[in-house]
Amino acid sequence: MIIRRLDEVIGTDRDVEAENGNWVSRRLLLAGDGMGFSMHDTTIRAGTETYIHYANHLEAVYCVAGEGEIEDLDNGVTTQISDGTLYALNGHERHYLRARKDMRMICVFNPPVVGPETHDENGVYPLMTLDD
Ligand code: 9YT
Repeated sequence: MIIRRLDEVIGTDRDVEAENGNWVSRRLLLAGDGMGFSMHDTTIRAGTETYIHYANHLEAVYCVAGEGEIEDLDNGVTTQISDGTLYALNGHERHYLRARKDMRMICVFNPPVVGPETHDENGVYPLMTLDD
């Protein structure tokens, strides 16, 4: 069994910040943990807008605090997000994520994130394996 606490992750290489400072992602479970998915405790900072396209991953996101919205660019739908909202990108949808207040999100990725991934210029996480 794996037991891990957020305060053990903060300040380590599992604590990853976007280059533009829009979000910080604490990676509680990674590919190397062998679960088949990764799980992150992510804060999207208030006042930010981030373009994202998880071309190589499926992601489910459960908001547990804060307020904002997701604009699904593939389907032309904008959805408000607050504590208790889940969205699951089961179609690799291109989207904008906007936070009005700091949004705390529990994010699950399949395939699992390996560790250092951040968005490239197209909003994509590269597909990495443990051998990379
Ligand atoms: C919700 C979202 O996609 N935020 C960007 C960061 C990412 N989820 C991560 O790596 O935790």
